[in-house]
Amino acid sequence: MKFASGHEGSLLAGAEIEKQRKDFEGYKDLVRLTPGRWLFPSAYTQYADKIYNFEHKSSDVVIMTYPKCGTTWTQEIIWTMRNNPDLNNPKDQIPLMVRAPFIEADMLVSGEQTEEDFAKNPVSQFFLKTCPDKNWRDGVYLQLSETSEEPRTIKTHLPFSLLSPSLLDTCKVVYVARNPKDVIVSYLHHSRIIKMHGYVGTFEDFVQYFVDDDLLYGPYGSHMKEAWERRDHPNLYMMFYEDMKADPYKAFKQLDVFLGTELTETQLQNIVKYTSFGEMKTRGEKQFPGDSSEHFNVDIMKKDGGFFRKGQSGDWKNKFTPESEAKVDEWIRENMTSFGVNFKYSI
Ligand code: PPS
Repeated sequence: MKFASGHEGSLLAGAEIEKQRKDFEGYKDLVRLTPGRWLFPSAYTQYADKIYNFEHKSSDVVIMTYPKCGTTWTQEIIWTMRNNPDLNNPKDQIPLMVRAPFIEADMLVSGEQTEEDFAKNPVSQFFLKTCPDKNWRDGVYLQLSETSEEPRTIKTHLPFSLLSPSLLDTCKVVYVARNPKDVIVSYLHHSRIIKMHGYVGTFEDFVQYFVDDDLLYGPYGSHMKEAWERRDHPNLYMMFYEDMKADPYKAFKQLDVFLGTELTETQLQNIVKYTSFGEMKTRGEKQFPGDSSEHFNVDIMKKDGGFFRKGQSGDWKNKFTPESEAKVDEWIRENMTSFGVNFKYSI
Protein backbone atom coordinates (compact mmCIF):
# COMPACT_ATOMS: atom_id res chain seq x y z
CA MET A 1 0.00 0.00 0.00
CA LYS A 2 1.14 3.51 -0.86
CA PHE A 3 0.24 6.71 0.98
CA ALA A 4 -0.07 10.36 -0.08
CA SER A 5 3.08 11.08 1.96
CA GLY A 6 4.99 8.82 -0.46
CA HIS A 7 5.52 6.08 2.15
CA GLU A 8 4.92 2.42 1.43
CA GLY A 9 3.19 0.39 4.10
CA SER A 10 3.40 -3.32 4.75
CA LEU A 11 1.77 -5.40 7.44
CA LEU A 12 4.11 -7.09 9.87
CA ALA A 13 4.04 -10.81 9.17
CA GLY A 14 5.37 -14.15 10.38
CA ALA A 15 7.62 -14.29 13.43
CA GLU A 16 7.71 -10.49 13.68
CA ILE A 17 3.98 -10.04 14.27
CA GLU A 18 3.79 -13.19 16.40
CA LYS A 19 6.42 -11.79 18.75
CA GLN A 20 4.60 -8.45 18.98
CA ARG A 21 1.28 -10.18 19.74
CA LYS A 22 2.89 -12.36 22.41
CA ASP A 23 4.50 -9.41 24.23
CA PHE A 24 1.72 -6.89 23.55
CA GLU A 25 -1.48 -8.78 24.16
CA GLY A 26 -3.63 -5.93 22.83
CA TYR A 27 -2.07 -5.88 19.35
CA LYS A 28 -3.70 -7.32 16.26
CA ASP A 29 -2.20 -6.13 12.97
CA LEU A 30 0.60 -3.60 12.72
CA VAL A 31 1.82 -1.69 9.69
CA ARG A 32 5.42 -0.61 9.06
CA LEU A 33 6.15 2.37 6.80
CA THR A 34 9.11 2.73 4.48
CA PRO A 35 11.10 4.93 4.55
CA GLY A 36 11.25 5.74 8.24
CA ARG A 37 10.32 2.43 9.89
CA TRP A 38 7.29 4.15 11.47
CA LEU A 39 5.13 1.50 13.12
CA PHE A 40 1.38 1.78 13.69
CA PRO A 41 -1.76 -0.27 14.26
CA SER A 42 -3.07 -1.29 10.83
CA ALA A 43 -6.01 1.14 11.26
CA TYR A 44 -3.47 3.89 10.47
CA THR A 45 -3.98 3.02 6.81
CA GLN A 46 -7.60 4.30 6.98
CA TYR A 47 -6.53 7.71 8.25
CA ALA A 48 -3.05 8.28 6.81
CA ASP A 49 -4.06 10.28 3.75
CA LYS A 50 -6.77 12.24 5.56
CA ILE A 51 -4.22 13.31 8.17
CA TYR A 52 -1.59 14.13 5.54
CA ASN A 53 -4.14 16.22 3.61
CA PHE A 54 -5.65 17.81 6.74
CA GLU A 55 -6.36 21.49 6.15
CA HIS A 56 -4.55 23.41 8.84
CA LYS A 57 -5.53 26.97 9.72
CA SER A 58 -3.11 29.77 10.48
CA SER A 59 -4.36 29.93 14.08
CA ASP A 60 -3.70 26.21 14.72
CA VAL A 61 -1.05 25.19 17.20
CA VAL A 62 0.09 21.62 16.65
CA ILE A 63 1.76 19.92 19.63
CA MET A 64 4.10 17.30 18.22
CA THR A 65 5.85 14.75 20.40
CA TYR A 66 7.15 11.24 20.48
CA PRO A 67 4.94 9.37 23.01
CA LYS A 68 5.52 10.09 26.70
CA CYS A 69 7.49 13.31 26.24
CA GLY A 70 5.06 15.61 28.08
CA THR A 71 2.28 15.93 25.50
CA THR A 72 -0.66 16.04 27.93
CA TRP A 73 1.05 18.63 30.08
CA THR A 74 1.78 20.79 27.02
CA GLN A 75 -1.79 20.39 25.73
CA GLU A 76 -3.12 21.79 28.99
CA ILE A 77 -0.52 24.57 29.11
CA ILE A 78 -1.15 25.76 25.56
CA TRP A 79 -4.94 25.42 25.64
CA THR A 80 -5.03 27.33 28.92
CA MET A 81 -2.63 30.04 27.76
CA ARG A 82 -4.74 30.64 24.67
CA ASN A 83 -8.26 30.07 26.00
CA ASN A 84 -8.26 30.40 29.76
CA PRO A 85 -5.50 32.77 30.89
CA ASP A 86 -7.54 33.97 33.89
CA LEU A 87 -8.69 30.45 34.79
CA ASN A 88 -12.33 31.40 34.53
CA ASN A 89 -13.41 29.72 31.28
CA PRO A 90 -16.10 27.11 32.04
CA LYS A 91 -14.93 25.15 28.97
CA ASP A 92 -11.98 23.97 31.06
CA GLN A 93 -14.39 21.28 32.31
CA ILE A 94 -14.46 19.68 28.86
CA PRO A 95 -12.03 16.75 28.66
CA LEU A 96 -8.59 17.76 27.40
CA MET A 97 -8.82 15.19 24.62
CA VAL A 98 -11.77 17.17 23.24
CA ARG A 99 -10.31 20.65 23.83
CA ALA A 100 -7.00 19.66 22.23
CA PRO A 101 -7.81 16.61 20.09
CA PHE A 102 -5.29 13.89 19.25
CA ILE A 103 -5.56 13.85 15.48
CA GLU A 104 -4.53 10.23 14.82
CA ALA A 105 -6.12 8.69 17.94
CA ASP A 106 -8.72 6.87 15.87
CA MET A 107 -6.09 4.40 14.72
CA LEU A 108 -5.51 3.45 18.35
CA VAL A 109 -9.15 2.98 19.29
CA SER A 110 -10.96 2.08 16.07
CA GLY A 111 -10.44 -1.46 14.77
CA GLU A 112 -13.51 -3.38 15.72
CA GLN A 113 -15.33 -0.63 17.63
CA THR A 114 -19.04 -1.29 17.94
CA GLU A 115 -21.91 1.19 18.36
CA GLU A 116 -21.88 0.15 22.02
CA ASP A 117 -18.17 0.97 22.42
CA PHE A 118 -18.78 4.35 20.81
CA ALA A 119 -21.74 5.09 23.09
CA LYS A 120 -19.67 4.24 26.18
CA ASN A 121 -16.75 6.52 25.26
CA PRO A 122 -17.05 9.81 27.24
CA VAL A 123 -15.73 11.68 24.20
CA SER A 124 -18.70 10.54 22.07
CA GLN A 125 -21.19 12.98 23.56
CA PHE A 126 -18.90 15.84 22.52
CA PHE A 127 -18.50 14.34 19.07
CA LEU A 128 -22.28 14.07 18.61
CA LYS A 129 -22.71 17.68 19.71
CA THR A 130 -19.98 19.22 17.57
CA CYS A 131 -20.22 16.89 14.57
CA PRO A 132 -23.97 16.12 14.33
CA ASP A 133 -23.85 15.40 10.58
CA LYS A 134 -20.71 13.26 10.66
CA ASN A 135 -20.26 9.54 10.90
CA TRP A 136 -18.08 8.51 13.85
CA ARG A 137 -16.73 5.64 11.80
CA ASP A 138 -14.89 8.21 9.64
CA GLY A 139 -12.82 9.13 12.70
CA VAL A 140 -14.02 10.62 15.97
CA TYR A 141 -10.76 12.40 16.83
CA LEU A 142 -9.96 13.34 13.25
CA GLN A 143 -13.34 15.04 12.88
CA LEU A 144 -13.12 16.61 16.33
CA SER A 145 -9.81 18.08 15.17
CA GLU A 146 -11.50 19.45 12.05
CA THR A 147 -14.51 20.94 13.79
CA SER A 148 -12.72 22.20 16.90
CA GLU A 149 -13.39 25.87 17.67
CA GLU A 150 -10.65 28.29 16.63
CA PRO A 151 -7.99 28.68 17.77
CA ARG A 152 -7.45 24.93 17.48
CA THR A 153 -4.84 23.12 19.55
CA ILE A 154 -4.07 19.73 18.02
CA LYS A 155 -1.98 16.90 19.45
CA THR A 156 0.01 14.46 17.34
CA HIS A 157 2.72 11.88 17.86
CA LEU A 158 3.28 11.68 14.10
CA PRO A 159 6.55 13.03 12.67
CA PHE A 160 6.72 15.91 10.18
CA SER A 161 7.05 13.56 7.19
CA LEU A 162 3.57 12.09 7.79
CA LEU A 163 1.83 15.46 8.19
CA SER A 164 0.94 18.15 5.69
CA PRO A 165 4.08 19.34 3.87
CA SER A 166 2.84 22.92 4.30
CA LEU A 167 2.28 22.52 8.06
CA LEU A 168 5.05 24.85 9.23
CA ASP A 169 4.27 27.46 6.59
CA THR A 170 0.63 27.48 7.70
CA CYS A 171 0.60 27.32 11.50
CA LYS A 172 2.70 27.07 14.64
CA VAL A 173 4.16 23.78 15.84
CA VAL A 174 5.44 23.14 19.37
CA TYR A 175 7.74 20.12 19.54
CA VAL A 176 8.36 18.70 23.02
CA ALA A 177 11.24 16.29 23.64
CA ARG A 178 12.24 14.31 26.74
CA ASN A 179 15.33 12.31 27.51
CA PRO A 180 15.01 8.80 26.04
CA LYS A 181 15.65 7.01 29.34
CA ASP A 182 12.67 8.60 31.09
CA VAL A 183 10.65 8.12 27.88
CA ILE A 184 11.35 4.38 27.99
CA VAL A 185 10.27 4.07 31.62
CA SER A 186 7.11 6.09 31.02
CA TYR A 187 6.30 4.28 27.75
CA LEU A 188 6.75 0.91 29.45
CA HIS A 189 4.30 1.88 32.19
CA HIS A 190 1.83 3.21 29.58
CA SER A 191 2.12 -0.02 27.58
CA ARG A 192 1.41 -2.07 30.70
CA ILE A 193 -1.56 -0.13 32.04
CA ILE A 194 -3.41 0.35 28.76
CA LYS A 195 -5.01 -2.85 27.56
CA MET A 196 -4.88 -1.74 23.93
CA HIS A 197 -1.10 -2.34 24.30
CA GLY A 198 -1.21 -5.02 27.03
CA TYR A 199 2.56 -5.32 27.38
CA VAL A 200 3.47 -8.41 29.41
CA GLY A 201 7.20 -8.65 28.65
CA THR A 202 10.17 -7.63 30.74
CA PHE A 203 11.84 -4.24 31.16
CA GLU A 204 14.93 -5.48 29.29
CA ASP A 205 12.82 -6.67 26.36
CA PHE A 206 11.04 -3.32 26.25
CA VAL A 207 14.41 -1.55 26.02
CA GLN A 208 15.27 -3.86 23.12
CA TYR A 209 11.98 -2.99 21.38
CA PHE A 210 12.87 0.69 21.80
CA VAL A 211 16.39 0.47 20.37
CA ASP A 212 15.13 -1.72 17.49
CA ASP A 213 12.43 0.88 16.53
CA ASP A 214 9.84 -1.81 17.27
CA LEU A 215 7.55 0.15 19.59
CA LEU A 216 4.40 1.80 18.24
CA TYR A 217 5.39 5.00 16.44
CA GLY A 218 8.83 3.57 15.70
CA PRO A 219 12.11 5.44 15.92
CA TYR A 220 12.33 8.32 18.41
CA GLY A 221 15.69 9.30 16.86
CA SER A 222 14.26 9.95 13.37
CA HIS A 223 11.18 11.63 14.87
CA MET A 224 13.41 14.06 16.73
CA LYS A 225 15.78 14.51 13.77
CA GLU A 226 12.95 15.63 11.49
CA ALA A 227 12.07 18.35 13.99
CA TRP A 228 15.70 19.25 14.74
CA GLU A 229 16.37 19.89 11.05
CA ARG A 230 13.51 22.40 11.00
CA ARG A 231 14.40 24.09 14.31
CA ASP A 232 15.25 27.44 12.71
CA HIS A 233 11.84 27.76 11.10
CA PRO A 234 10.08 30.70 12.80
CA ASN A 235 6.88 28.63 13.22
CA LEU A 236 8.59 25.80 15.10
CA TYR A 237 9.33 25.97 18.81
CA MET A 238 11.24 23.15 20.49
CA MET A 239 10.93 22.54 24.22
CA PHE A 240 12.43 19.99 26.57
CA TYR A 241 10.45 18.32 29.35
CA GLU A 242 13.46 18.67 31.66
CA ASP A 243 13.56 22.47 31.16
CA MET A 244 9.82 22.70 31.79
CA LYS A 245 10.26 20.76 35.04
CA ALA A 246 13.34 22.72 36.13
CA ASP A 247 11.80 26.17 35.68
CA PRO A 248 8.21 26.10 34.44
CA TYR A 249 7.75 29.86 34.69
CA LYS A 250 10.76 30.51 32.44
CA ALA A 251 9.64 27.81 29.97
CA PHE A 252 6.07 29.16 29.86
CA LYS A 253 7.31 32.73 29.44
CA GLN A 254 9.32 31.67 26.36
CA LEU A 255 6.31 29.80 25.04
CA ASP A 256 4.18 32.91 25.59
CA VAL A 257 6.55 34.87 23.33
CA PHE A 258 6.36 32.17 20.63
CA LEU A 259 2.57 31.92 20.80
CA GLY A 260 2.11 35.68 21.02
CA THR A 261 -0.31 35.29 23.93
CA GLU A 262 1.15 38.25 25.87
CA LEU A 263 0.21 36.97 29.31
CA THR A 264 0.97 38.87 32.49
CA GLU A 265 3.32 37.53 35.14
CA THR A 266 0.33 36.73 37.38
CA GLN A 267 -1.45 34.85 34.59
CA LEU A 268 1.68 32.82 33.86
CA GLN A 269 2.27 32.07 37.54
CA ASN A 270 -1.33 30.91 37.89
CA ILE A 271 -0.97 28.65 34.84
CA VAL A 272 2.24 27.17 36.28
CA LYS A 273 0.27 26.16 39.35
CA TYR A 274 -2.83 25.06 37.43
CA THR A 275 -0.78 22.76 35.18
CA SER A 276 1.50 21.40 37.90
CA PHE A 277 1.74 17.62 38.03
CA GLY A 278 -0.21 17.47 41.31
CA GLU A 279 -3.11 19.62 40.09
CA MET A 280 -3.37 17.89 36.71
CA LYS A 281 -3.24 14.48 38.35
CA THR A 282 -6.07 15.37 40.76
CA ARG A 283 -8.27 16.82 38.00
CA GLY A 284 -7.44 14.03 35.54
CA GLU A 285 -8.19 11.24 37.97
CA LYS A 286 -11.48 12.87 38.98
CA GLN A 287 -12.55 13.15 35.35
CA PHE A 288 -11.37 9.66 34.36
CA PRO A 289 -11.16 7.66 37.59
CA GLY A 290 -9.25 4.86 35.83
CA ASP A 291 -11.34 2.20 37.52
CA SER A 292 -12.48 0.85 34.20
CA SER A 293 -10.96 -2.59 33.96
CA GLU A 294 -12.21 -2.72 30.38
CA HIS A 295 -9.46 -0.41 29.12
CA PHE A 296 -6.92 -0.38 31.95
CA ASN A 297 -4.96 -2.93 33.90
CA VAL A 298 -6.21 -1.86 37.30
CA ASP A 299 -3.83 -4.12 39.24
CA ILE A 300 -0.75 -2.50 37.69
CA MET A 301 -2.24 0.96 38.17
CA LYS A 302 -2.74 0.26 41.87
CA LYS A 303 0.84 -0.93 42.18
CA ASP A 304 2.75 1.44 39.89
CA GLY A 305 0.42 4.40 39.36
CA GLY A 306 -2.00 5.58 36.69
CA PHE A 307 -1.49 7.74 33.59
CA PHE A 308 -0.14 10.53 35.83
CA ARG A 309 2.59 8.29 37.18
CA LYS A 310 5.45 10.32 38.69
CA GLY A 311 5.98 13.34 36.47
CA GLN A 312 9.68 13.54 37.29
CA SER A 313 12.98 13.76 35.48
CA GLY A 314 15.49 11.08 36.39
CA ASP A 315 13.17 8.31 37.56
CA TRP A 316 14.94 6.05 35.02
CA LYS A 317 17.74 5.71 37.58
CA ASN A 318 15.40 3.59 39.70
CA LYS A 319 14.63 1.19 36.85
CA PHE A 320 17.64 0.79 34.56
CA THR A 321 20.24 -1.94 35.03
CA PRO A 322 23.86 -1.13 34.06
CA GLU A 323 23.38 -3.31 30.92
CA SER A 324 20.25 -1.52 29.75
CA GLU A 325 21.84 1.83 30.51
CA ALA A 326 24.87 0.96 28.35
CA LYS A 327 22.60 -0.20 25.53
CA VAL A 328 20.50 2.98 25.59
CA ASP A 329 23.59 5.21 25.96
CA GLU A 330 24.97 3.72 22.77
CA TRP A 331 21.61 4.15 21.03
CA ILE A 332 21.52 7.80 22.16
CA ARG A 333 25.03 8.41 20.81
CA GLU A 334 24.11 6.96 17.42
CA ASN A 335 20.57 8.31 17.11
CA MET A 336 20.49 11.63 18.93
CA THR A 337 23.93 13.01 19.84
CA SER A 338 25.05 12.24 16.29
CA PHE A 339 23.01 15.14 14.93
CA GLY A 340 23.45 17.49 17.88
CA VAL A 341 20.77 16.81 20.50
CA ASN A 342 21.88 16.71 24.11
CA PHE A 343 19.45 15.83 26.86
CA LYS A 344 19.43 16.42 30.59
CA TYR A 345 18.96 13.16 32.49
CA SER A 346 17.94 14.61 35.83
CA ILE A 347 17.20 18.05 37.18
S1 PPS B 1 1.16 10.39 25.93
O1 PPS B 1 0.31 9.26 26.35
O2 PPS B 1 2.19 9.94 24.99
O3 PPS B 1 0.42 11.52 25.42
O4 PPS B 1 1.92 10.81 27.27
P1 PPS B 1 2.57 12.23 27.56
O5 PPS B 1 1.53 13.13 28.05
O6 PPS B 1 3.41 12.67 26.44
O7 PPS B 1 3.58 11.88 28.74
C1 PPS B 1 3.13 11.37 29.96
C2 PPS B 1 4.21 11.69 30.98
O8 PPS B 1 4.11 13.07 31.36
C3 PPS B 1 3.84 13.15 32.76
N1 PPS B 1 2.98 14.30 33.04
C4 PPS B 1 3.43 15.41 33.63
N2 PPS B 1 4.68 15.76 34.05
C5 PPS B 1 4.80 16.97 34.64
N3 PPS B 1 3.78 17.84 34.83
C6 PPS B 1 2.52 17.53 34.43
N4 PPS B 1 1.53 18.38 34.62
C7 PPS B 1 2.32 16.26 33.79
N5 PPS B 1 1.24 15.64 33.27
C8 PPS B 1 1.66 14.45 32.82
C9 PPS B 1 3.16 11.82 33.06
O9 PPS B 1 3.15 11.56 34.43
C10 PPS B 1 4.03 10.88 32.25
O10 PPS B 1 5.35 10.74 32.78
P2 PPS B 1 5.78 9.65 33.86
O11 PPS B 1 7.28 9.71 33.91
O12 PPS B 1 5.30 8.33 33.37
O13 PPS B 1 5.15 10.07 35.14
